[in-house]
Amino acid sequence: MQDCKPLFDAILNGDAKLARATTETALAAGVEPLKLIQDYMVPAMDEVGRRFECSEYFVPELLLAARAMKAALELIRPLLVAGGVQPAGRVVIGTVKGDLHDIGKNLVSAMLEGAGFEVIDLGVNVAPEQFVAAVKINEPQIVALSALLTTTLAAMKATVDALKQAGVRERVKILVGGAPVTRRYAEEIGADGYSETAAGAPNVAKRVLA
Ligand code: B12
Repeated sequence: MQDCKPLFDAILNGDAKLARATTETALAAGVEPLKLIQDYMVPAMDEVGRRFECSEYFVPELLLAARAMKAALELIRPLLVAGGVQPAGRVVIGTVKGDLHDIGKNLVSAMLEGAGFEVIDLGVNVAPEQFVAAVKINEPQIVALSALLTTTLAAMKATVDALKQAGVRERVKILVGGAPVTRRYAEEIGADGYSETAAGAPNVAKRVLA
């Protein structure tokens, strides 16, 4: 049984090179990509957050940990992507305006791609009007919004409202997620689906399209 704790430690310590190397070793030893994400990478970021909360870590440590997480995810992402299947649908995804957090969003993108969705990623700090434009141009079935700050939850609502105002709300299903987002908030702002985890996103996406 491969010991993947070094991957957890590498992310926690913000060592991108080691995070890549330990991911490569684990994958070569046959460890499931999803297991690496759920059992080591996400818990490492949770611990980073805990240390930030009690002032053991500061923003530079967060940035290093995020970089290490991304380095590992780069190797895993292609393995999650389903090949040669009919797309399950097209998704436009982004982190809402004012918010620069993208690790959760990137995981959701990877999971959706893995489930056969075509994903158009608008990145971070995406203004409501950019989502509206992307819907008009790309004609997705789903718009997925991520927010990690309580202060940017309002931008999530503003995005839903902007889609309504532009007359494109009824063309798409809206999925929302991110640590401060709750099922109740999702309902309040009129979203169609919510998942607490990235792993749950494909099922919710399929359900809202059914
Ligand atoms: C890494 C990090 C950063 C990095 C981000 C780097 C990056 N490229 O993403 C940097 C250093 C940039 C950063 C900056 C800041 N951060 Co920060 N950050 C974090 C940290 C430690 C981890 C976030 C993370 O990646 N988690 C791991 C991922 C996998 O989890 P996740 O994002 O929640 O996503 C999961 C689910 O929520 C879900 N999901 C996410 N999105 C979506 C979308 C959909 C559609 C669905 C279905 C599901 C879904 O799927 C994911 C996997 O299951 C958190 C603490 C924490 N424990 O979360 C603080 C945290 C989010 N940050 C915080 C703060 C305060 C800030 C700053 C204001 C700090 C500062 N003083 O400058 C700035 C704000 C910058 C900005 N404008 O956005 C606070 C937010 C407090 C609040 N309630 O508002 C937190 C909670 C830390 C804390 N406890 O105080 N941060």
